[in-house]
Amino acid sequence: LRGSQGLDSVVVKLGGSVITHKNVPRSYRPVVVKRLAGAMASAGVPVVVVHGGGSFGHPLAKRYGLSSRPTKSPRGVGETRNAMLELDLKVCASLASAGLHPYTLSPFPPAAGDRELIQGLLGDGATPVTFGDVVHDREGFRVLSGDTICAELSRLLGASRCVMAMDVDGALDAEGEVIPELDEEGAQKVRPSGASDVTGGISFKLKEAVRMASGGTEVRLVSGLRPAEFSKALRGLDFHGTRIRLSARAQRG
Ligand code: IP8
Repeated sequence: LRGSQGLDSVVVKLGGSVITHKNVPRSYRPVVVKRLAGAMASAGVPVVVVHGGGSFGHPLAKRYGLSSRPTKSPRGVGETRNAMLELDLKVCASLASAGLHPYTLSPFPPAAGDRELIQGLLGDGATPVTFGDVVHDREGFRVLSGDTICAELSRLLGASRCVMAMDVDGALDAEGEVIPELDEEGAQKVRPSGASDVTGGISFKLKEAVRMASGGTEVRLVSGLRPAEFSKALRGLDFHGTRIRLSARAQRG
């Protein structure tokens, strides 16, 4: 038990490349998500779910020039958000089919979430769900990545762990082998692989992971296509993947 509200929780990111086929527009992967939902339902820890955009959000964001850089034009914002809501309905259906009680919160306030609401939902047996979204502030519209939301939520809830499910086994070295553990220096050296999202791919994910680690949340990158490993990561057991931990020097600040 941690934090002022008492309840410890694990923040889970379901990456867009896990829950959809990245290269086929609007292709949801129900079997994959149901397996992960089953692991969450039986993990015995309260979970807050954040999902990415995959082939629902990203192609539209790209088409309309929406990114992490704000734009004053509202063109394509509604269409992109609708695609995200459509994906969210599917994710929630999969979570429910595994016995969870998903409760979607959108849009996520970028600066401060509502801790009491989230803790209250968890306390009453629901699974708060949110997702990478198009948000608006004085500077205009911008894409808020699910990875950033994970970092904000982890801080807000004082989460002990954040498990990020990806379509690869974790952070990979130049030979494509998984790197079991990374500190902040190592994280900076990981080279990007594959095509980047509008929100920045692995480099951006690692930046947010380091931010979480520096706030005391252990970050675990694991394959979402290996439910057994995902389950171990969730429960705090040894798993095949990457752990982000800060060096003692960085922890001392
Ligand atoms: O896939 C981006 O979320 P992410 C969401 O977590 C949109 O970076 C709207 C493209």
